[in-house]
Amino acid sequence: MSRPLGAYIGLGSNLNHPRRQLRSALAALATLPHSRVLGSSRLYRSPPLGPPGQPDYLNGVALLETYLPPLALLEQLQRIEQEHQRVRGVRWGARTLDLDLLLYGEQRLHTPRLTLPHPAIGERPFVLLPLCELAGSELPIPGVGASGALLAALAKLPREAPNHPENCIPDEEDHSTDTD
Ligand code: A4P
Ligand code: MG
Repeated sequence: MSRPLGAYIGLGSNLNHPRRQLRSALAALATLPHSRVLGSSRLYRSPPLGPPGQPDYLNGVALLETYLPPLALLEQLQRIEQEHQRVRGVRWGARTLDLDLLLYGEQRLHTPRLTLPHPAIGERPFVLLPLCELAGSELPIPGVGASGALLAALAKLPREAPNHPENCIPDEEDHSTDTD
């Protein structure tokens, strides 16, 4: 096997006890073959971007060291989503668990099944805040910019913009014994 690569995984949930869903997803990531979890961010709460009338989301990011090639890793992520009763309905609709492959080393890829880096990273504070917490502000997002600069650009949006970083706050209950 060649050397392992660092893959950043975005986790999101807004249905059926999101905190529990994300904890369970992190446990599932820790069991992936040829891989190990090197770290994970705190969880962040934000209103939904996309169709309104859904509950708030909880989001976080995990760093995986993996020998799995990118498509095999995506298949594993989709299997974990299915195991969490993910039902694919409306695009950007409510979900029990969403696992996005944000970055796979510095690889760029454009195929029908997988785009790398994930195309929406630069527009999403609920990805950039946990990503910067985990990886710092100098993490290169190939073709897009550095993590911290992208977050700073969102902070310059009008305060009422849905993707202003102030709409995304660390989850207060994250370290409590509450099991939601
Ligand atoms: N796909 C291509 N590239 C990737 C990648 N890098 N990672 C393909 C994961 N999947 C990738 O995804 C649709 C297809 O994208 C997959 O079959 C895969 O082959 P999906 O998860 O089935 O559908 P989706 O998640 O509804 O669509 P999409 O466009 O991926 O939505 P996002 O980007 O995941 O956004 N608001 C807040 N506050 N927090 C959220 O987490 N999430 C969404 C969903 C909307 N609003 C949100 C949040
Ligand atoms: Mg997705």
